[in-house]
Amino acid sequence: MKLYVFRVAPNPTRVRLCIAEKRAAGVEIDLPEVLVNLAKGEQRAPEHLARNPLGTLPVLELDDGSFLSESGAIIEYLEELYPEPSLLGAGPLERARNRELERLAELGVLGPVARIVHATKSPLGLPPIPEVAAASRRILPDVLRVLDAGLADGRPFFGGDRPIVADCTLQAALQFARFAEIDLELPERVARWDRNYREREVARSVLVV
Ligand SMILES: N[C@@H](CCC(=O)N[C@@H](CS)C(=O)NCC(=O)O)C(=O)O
Repeated sequence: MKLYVFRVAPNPTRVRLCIAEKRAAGVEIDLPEVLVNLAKGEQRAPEHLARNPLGTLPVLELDDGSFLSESGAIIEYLEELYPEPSLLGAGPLERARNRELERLAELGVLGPVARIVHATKSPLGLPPIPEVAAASRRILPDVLRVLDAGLADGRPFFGGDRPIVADCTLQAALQFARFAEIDLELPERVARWDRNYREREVARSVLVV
């Protein structure tokens, strides 16, 4: 297998953080990365469109030569290939709660952050759309408050003592905001989680900013 990525881009980054978390826990994952330079428009080259007609990253190339796109699908596939230690937790309810957090982090933070960045100072050169940025900004405070409440018992990660997919997704989103120098006004516990998460060697091995 091979993983097509671009550093800093949030969807590839959340997959890369999940893989790094597994590796840090001792799981051997043989998955070389191939860079597709989004800043140079390489995602629109015919060879990448053959991997993913939507021209986005990440893409996982399977050993039979077929391709899997969508970061969530790739994370779940790798989670099933390498189930231990789980990045979703144990038991139906814990896994459901952790998926709930992951969906909040993806749809409520990563999506809006990506839209704010691309609607204000797009690294892909997209035109500014102030109303899209403003609408996305309005979504963030409520979701961040809910995520902040999830850390109220002092747990170091959203799933408890170990990182889960939600940690990886949220950090990928926050990195993209840092990269674009967008202040998200993080609530206190999320801000502390952010600092602690980033200090870890495993995070430093993936994050650029
Ligand atoms: N829903 C997709 C979104 C993929 C996506 O939009 N990826 C961005 C990078 S974070 C991309 O490749 N953008 C390039 C472009 O739109 O030209 C996923 O979860 O993988």
